[in-house]
Amino acid sequence: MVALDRGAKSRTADQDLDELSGLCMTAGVDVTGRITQARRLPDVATFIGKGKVEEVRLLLEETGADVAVFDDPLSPAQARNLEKALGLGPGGEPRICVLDRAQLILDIFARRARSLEGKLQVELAQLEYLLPRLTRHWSHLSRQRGGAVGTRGPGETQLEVDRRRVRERAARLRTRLGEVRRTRELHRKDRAAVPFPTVALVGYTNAGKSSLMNALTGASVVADARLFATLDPTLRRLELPGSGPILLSDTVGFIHKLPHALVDAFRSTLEEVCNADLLLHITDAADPDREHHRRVVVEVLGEIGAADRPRLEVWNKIDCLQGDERLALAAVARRENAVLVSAQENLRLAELVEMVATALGSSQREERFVIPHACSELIALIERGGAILGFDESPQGYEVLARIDPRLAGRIRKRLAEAAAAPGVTC
Ligand SMILES: Nc1nc2c(ncn2[C@@H]2O[C@H](COP(=O)(O)OP(=O)(O)OP(=O)(O)O)[C@@H](O)[C@H]2O)c(=O)[nH]1
Ligand SMILES: [Mg+2]
Repeated sequence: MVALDRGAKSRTADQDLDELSGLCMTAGVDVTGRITQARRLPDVATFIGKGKVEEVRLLLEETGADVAVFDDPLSPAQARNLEKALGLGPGGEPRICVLDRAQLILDIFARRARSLEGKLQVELAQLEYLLPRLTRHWSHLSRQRGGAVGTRGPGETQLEVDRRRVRERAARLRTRLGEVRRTRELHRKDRAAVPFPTVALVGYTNAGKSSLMNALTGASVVADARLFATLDPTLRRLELPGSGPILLSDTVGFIHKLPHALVDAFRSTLEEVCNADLLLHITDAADPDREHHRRVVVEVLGEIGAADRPRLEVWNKIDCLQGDERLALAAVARRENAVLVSAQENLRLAELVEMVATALGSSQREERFVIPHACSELIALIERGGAILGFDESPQGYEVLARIDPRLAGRIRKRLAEAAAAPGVTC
């Protein structure tokens, strides 16, 4: 693993490499050594200086490693030059696989993707990342092609054929993704028809989002110490005492230097986040890098257009903190309006649920309805989407006082108006 030490006060190269090592582990790559170089800007040709390249080559030789992972994005030329400098085989093929952080993350995503949409998104992101990096040496494509004879267009070089194939595949993937997304959009509209408030869990990867989802709803989403355990969004219903049900959504975690191709690819999956009535920002309170992680999450939320969503700060894993640390953190949490919880030990989850109810409650309103007897099923709708505060019967029908979402109230009024305009028709 190789990283630059840019002399930043807020973050050291070692911290970057610790995280990169977690990514390597998740991707199934054993880490055999780390190298850092103190320089503010990367070398244009080889990212690190010539002497360092030699140091990397020797370390690879010494440890018998065959992969060199760089913590920053490498330009296609840098990757090529590095492969050349780190050693070519007898046929001129690179002996060392040179990867950057983005490729490693893409690889993890590719292995983790389960849903059709997730798989399509990741493959598209990989192709977009690959396109400018296609060179004559891109041998796995040639292998996949299974004999290139007859596949080349007039006057096209092999490289042009490869690029064309990648572009064609990317276009097919985009079409297919469009279809899958339209279906999901329909599901989302169905859900919006019964407008329960939605609450989305967001946070750095490994902060404990899925664990919290499981603890709150009894769901069985995979929670794992490996990074990016969750890729596909999951929705679960959660009953908030006194204010009705909500939909809780869990989705992909964020990370420092998340590849742009992936942010774009996951933008539509992250719609749950952009449309949520409330975001629960989960942070691992016991992580020494906590503040940096929080900043990264806020940045990514800005990139996907969710910066304006109301947010509740939730600091998880307080079971990992000693008495004094916990007290000190509690003081900071009070100042920042954060709630301290432990998903694993079920600590202070009731308080969290109460805070969610209060935060959402500010968007709910008390509404009074007179519901004709013929429309009594609307009462069940009110009950499902909110809390009934008062109930009475009069000759006009049922008189209901409820605390509900204004969107649901609007929908019920519309149904009542339709019924009044067409007597005899039930709601
Ligand atoms: N000690 C402790 N560990 C926790 C707690 N919550 C989660 N964990 C552990 O933290 C690791 C990550 O948990 P997940 O719930 O998978 O985290 P996530 O945020 O969903 O992660 P990604 O899906 O990878 O983004 C797992 O090993 C959990 O067992 C907690 O309150 N205390
Ligand atoms: Mg998860």
